[in-house]
Amino acid sequence: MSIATEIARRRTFAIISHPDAGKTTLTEKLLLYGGAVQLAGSVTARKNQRATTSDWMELEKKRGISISSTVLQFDYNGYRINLLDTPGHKDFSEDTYRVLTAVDSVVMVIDSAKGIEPQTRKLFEVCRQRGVPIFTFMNKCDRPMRNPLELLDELEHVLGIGAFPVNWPIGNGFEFQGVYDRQTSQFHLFERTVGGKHRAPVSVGGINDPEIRGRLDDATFHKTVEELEMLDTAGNKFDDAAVLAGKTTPVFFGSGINNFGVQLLLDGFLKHSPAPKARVMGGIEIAPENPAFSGFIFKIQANMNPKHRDRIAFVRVCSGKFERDMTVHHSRSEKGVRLSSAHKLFGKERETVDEAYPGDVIGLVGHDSFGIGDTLTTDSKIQYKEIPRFTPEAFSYLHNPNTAKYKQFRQGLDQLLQEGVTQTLYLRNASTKTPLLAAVGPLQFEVVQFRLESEYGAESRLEAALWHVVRWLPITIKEEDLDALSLPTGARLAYDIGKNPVVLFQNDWSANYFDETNKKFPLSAVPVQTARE
Ligand SMILES: Nc1nc2c(ncn2[C@@H]2O[C@H](COP(=O)(O)OP(=O)(O)OP(=O)(O)O)[C@@H](O)[C@H]2O)c(=O)[nH]1
Ligand SMILES: [Mg+2]
Repeated sequence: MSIATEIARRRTFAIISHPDAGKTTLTEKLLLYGGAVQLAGSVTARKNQRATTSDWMELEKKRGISISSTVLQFDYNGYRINLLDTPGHKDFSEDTYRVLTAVDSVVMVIDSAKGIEPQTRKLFEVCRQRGVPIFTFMNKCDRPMRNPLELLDELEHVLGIGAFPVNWPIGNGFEFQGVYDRQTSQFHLFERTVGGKHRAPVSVGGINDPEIRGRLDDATFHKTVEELEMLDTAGNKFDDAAVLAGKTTPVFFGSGINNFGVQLLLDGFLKHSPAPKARVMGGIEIAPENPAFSGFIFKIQANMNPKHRDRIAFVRVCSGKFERDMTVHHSRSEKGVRLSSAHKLFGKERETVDEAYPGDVIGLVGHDSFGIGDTLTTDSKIQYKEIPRFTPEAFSYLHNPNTAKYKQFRQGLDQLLQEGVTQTLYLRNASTKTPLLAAVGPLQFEVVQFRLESEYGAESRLEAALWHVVRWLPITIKEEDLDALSLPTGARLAYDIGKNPVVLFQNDWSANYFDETNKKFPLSAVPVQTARE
C-alpha cells in the first residue's frame, strides 16, 4: 500500500467529557463493535469480573474512574484506528489536554440527563481553538433523559456550534428502545443483553415495517414520528465541510452500557471523520505525506506492564514513514537516536511494530532522555511545539518517612515527575530538601503516593503547603534582583524544574498586589517554556 493509502485509512481520535459521562464504557463498546475484544468489560467490575481495557491501572479499577489516558490501536473495516480514552476529572486535565494535541478529531460524550457539564465545556473550547472536528454522543438515554430537542438547542447555544442529529432516540429512560437513523430512514430497535457484554440484538426496518411498528407502543411511535418531521422541516442537510471545519457537530444518541447506538456511532464517525492532515509549525506546513519522518512525544508512562518495568514514550506520528531501527534526530538532546524498540499499544498490552504511518501512536521504550514535547524526526528542521503547559493550583510537600527506602522514594518520584504526573519546585535558600510538588489538582498527589507505594515500594507522607498561587518571573531576572525583591507576607521565591524563578503566593490578592507594585518584573501565570542555564 502507498503512504497516501495508509494515511487515508488512519483515524486518530480522543473520547472526551466531564467525569462519569461514560467515556471508558463507550470506549470498551467501540472495541466490542470494532472486533477488538470479544466480550466487553465493565468500569464497575468486581473481583473475577472483566474490567475495561482502558481503565487498566490498579487505582482506576479501585476508584472506578479514569486517571490516565489510554491508547488503543485496532483495525476495523479497512480502517486503522488509534483511539484515546481520556480522564474527565479536572485534576487530570493536563493529561487530557496533551492527548488533544495528538488527535485529529474527538467524540464528545454527554450524559443526556445532565446536558453540557463544566469540564466538557472547557475541553470543547480547546478543541474549537485547535479546529478539531467534534462528534457528539448523547449517552445514557436508558435513564430519564432531557428532551432531545432541548439537548440540541443547548449544544447550539451554550457551545455556539451547529448540531446535526444523525440519529434520533426512540423512547426515553426505561422505555428507550433504540434510534432512528436519519441517513437511511431506518429504525434500529435493540434488545438488552446481560451486563452489555455482547452486542445487542437489533431489528432494523422502515417506518412501515410491521415488525418495527409492532414493537413500539402508539405514544412512542407517534412522538418519534412527530419529532422526526420537525427535524426534517428544519431542513438542515449533513454538511461534511462544516463538520470538518469544526462548525457543526454530528449528534448520535444511544446508551453505551447497553450497546444501543454504538455501531451507528462507530460507522458514522469513521465515514465522516478526517484522516491525518498537515500540521503547521512556525509558519511551515508539514504534510503527512512529507517524505521525512516526524512525530512528537505527548505522554510518558512508566511501569505499564509489571512484566516489563520500563517507561514508554508515546509518539504521535505526523509525517513520513516510521521504520523500526531507524535513526532520528531528537530535539531535546540534538542528537541522533536509533529507535530499536517500538510498539503498538492496546491498553496495557503492547506488540512490536516494524512500521507506522501518520496518525499512528507508537510506544518507544528504552530512552531515558525522552521528555514530553520532544520531536523525533529525520529532518532536523522540523520541530513541533504542541504541548501546552499548565499553571499548578495545588502545592504540597512530599516527605519520605522511611530513610532506609530513600533510594526507591527518589527513583520513583523522579520517574513520576518525568511522566509529568506533577511538577516540582525548589524553594530558594531552602534548608531542607523535601520536594515541593505542584499540581493542577490535589488528586494528582494521591496518584503519586499510590504509585510510589505500588510501583516502587516507597511510602510517602503529604504535608499541605500554604501557597495557592504560583507566578513566573521573567527569565532574564538576575540573582541579585531576586535578592532585592520585596515580597508580600507569606510569599516565597522558588525555581521550577528548568531553574526558572517563580513566586509562590498565599492567594490571588497577594499575587495581584505584587504584580501591581513591581512593574519592573512582570509576572506570568503561564509556565515559561525554556530552561535557564
Ligand atoms: N445508565 C447508564 N449508565 C452508564 C452508561 N454508560 C456508562 N454508565 C455508567 O456511568 C458511570 C461512569 O462510566 P465511565 O465509563 O467510567 O465514565 P467516564 O466518562 O469514563 O468517567 P471518567 O473517566 O472517570 O471521567 C459508570 O457507573 C457506568 O456504568 C449508560 O449508557 N447508561
Ligand atoms: Mg473513564
